Amino acid sequence: MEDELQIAMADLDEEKTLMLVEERIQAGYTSMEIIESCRLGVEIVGEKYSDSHYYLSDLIMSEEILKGVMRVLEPYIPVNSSENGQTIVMGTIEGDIHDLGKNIIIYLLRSSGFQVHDLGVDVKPEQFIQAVSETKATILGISVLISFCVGSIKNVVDLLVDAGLRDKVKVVIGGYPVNRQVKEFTGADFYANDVTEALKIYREILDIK
Ligand code: B12
Repeated sequence: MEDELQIAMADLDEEKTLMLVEERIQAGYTSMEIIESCRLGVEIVGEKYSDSHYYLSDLIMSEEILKGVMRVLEPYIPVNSSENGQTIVMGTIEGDIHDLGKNIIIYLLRSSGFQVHDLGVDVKPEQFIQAVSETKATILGISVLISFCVGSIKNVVDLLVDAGLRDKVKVVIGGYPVNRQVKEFTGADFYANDVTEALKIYREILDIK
């Protein structure tokens, strides 16, 4: 089925995208459903960039539109004010500066009562280890959008083993190039490519603990 919002996003039609987001909020769509349509739309932007139909300026435009969508959605995301006692360290891996997906996940996790330490982007493996050790986090979330940066996630997991922290923390990875093979290669525990899957994993980890 054609998704008008996904198409407006892929066409970089800011006005139409924001209008459709408003319409869907009024129609009772959840924030997660709206985010997912937009994410699929920017995936098409990425494909058009790969095919040289779009330029870097178009990637930047998709970033601007997505930020606008999040500004509209934020007031509608339910906030759970009670903390659930779980600390998460999150960051985008070394060499990669993409952070829109990470920031969305962090926003939703904070809204669900998790305490999140955001290390930002281009985070070195050693910084992840230091943060896990200092915060005593039970979950480590790593975002990756650039395929060749995947190897650094394996370095993080190896360093966790060396530091004696591997059995104290669940490693969750997410982002465009992530799949089962990447999870296995890096030694992570879970992976997610969209917001619904990501939140399902975090709740599953909560139930295990
Ligand atoms: C917007 C964008 C940019 C923006 C980023 C803005 C920002 N602040 O993040 C800008 C313009 C800066 C940019 C720059 C570049 N980009 Co870019 N970019 C994109 C684009 C179009 C969308 C990414 C995005 O924001 N998606 C929307 C969010 C909501 O989705 P998401 O990130 O996937 O996150 C969701 C899930 O994956 C998951 N998730 C994400 N992280 C995590 C973490 C955890 C723990 C969990 C559980 C879940 C999770 O949940 C999120 C919510 O649903 C993608 C295309 C694509 N297919 O992804 C290319 C893309 C990622 N970029 C690409 C490239 C090549 C670049 C540049 C190298 C371009 C250049 N020549 O300079 C630079 C990168 C520089 C660097 N060193 O990092 C390529 C990467 C190719 C590859 N396979 O390696 C892509 C795939 C485009 C393409 N098809 O060629 N980019």
